[in-house]
Amino acid sequence: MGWNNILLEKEDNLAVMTINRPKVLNALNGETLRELDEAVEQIAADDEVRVVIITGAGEKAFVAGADIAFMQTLTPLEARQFSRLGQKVFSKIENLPQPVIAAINGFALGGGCELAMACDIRIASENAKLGQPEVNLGIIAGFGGTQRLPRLVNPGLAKEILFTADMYDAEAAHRIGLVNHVVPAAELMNFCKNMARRIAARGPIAVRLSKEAVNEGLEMDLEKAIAHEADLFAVAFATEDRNEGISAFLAKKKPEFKNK
Ligand code: DAK
Repeated sequence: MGWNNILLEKEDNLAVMTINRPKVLNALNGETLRELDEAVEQIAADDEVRVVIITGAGEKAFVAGADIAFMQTLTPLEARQFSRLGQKVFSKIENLPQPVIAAINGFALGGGCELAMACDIRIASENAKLGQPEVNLGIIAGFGGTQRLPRLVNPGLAKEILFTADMYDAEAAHRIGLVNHVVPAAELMNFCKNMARRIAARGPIAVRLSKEAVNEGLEMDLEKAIAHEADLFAVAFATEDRNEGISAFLAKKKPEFKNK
């Protein structure tokens, strides 16, 4: 694909998507969001892809936020368009059928932290720094940060992060549950690919259904969510992979899932 700001590489069943604007710490402008949208659509339609990793180019940043210089040029109408596009793309990432791992290789600030929070799993390198510095600019988080952050960490902490604009190093982010693991920078991609391969080796439909059960269940009350889980459990029972997985276990063999 002829994108200027996004690299998309496929490796077996993994897709690695890199935000590629290292000169501006991979800040998100309108073109990057449009390309991200196309890349996400492409992945959603690609049944070969079982797990996605999102990272930033260079050694310094995952994504340092929305592109501040770009935002400066926007009229109010364009700002609304930019905001809607960002929210749409981040929701698409959150709702991709495949699991998405954020490999946070440096600054994940503002829209960058929001991008990481739209992913299912966050792994940070030791040099990562996360935060929502929008109030420094007199604006608020606009790509879902005020909503996803209090769902990930406790609401009091989320408010502290949003009100103070403080940056959290990887260890602090780990302590509050904002990232799952912290690893040395040189090992970040290997760690993420390793986890991605373990996930890709599981029943792919079962993994997708698990994601759906968690995401949709979080929007429901517990009783409805549990009922929804039962429905998705039944869907898993309608798959060939369920036969394969259970038969392989009983025959003491490794399952060969067909994604069917
Ligand atoms: N946008 C544009 N350029 C950026 C950038 C950004 N977010 N972050 C860094 N850069 C550029 C710098 O301007 C610099 O460019 P040159 O001067 O070399 O041309 C280059 O990247 C390297 O950055 P530094 O020289 O500043 O590097 P340092 O190591 O000294 O500092 C830093 C790194 C990450 C601490 C610093 O660059 C920084 O504070 N960056 C800004 C971080 C930030 O404030 N991010 C939040 C952006 S606001 C909304 C939707 C979305 C949003 C809001 C509303 N609606 C729908 C309403 C989202 C808002 C944001 O994300």
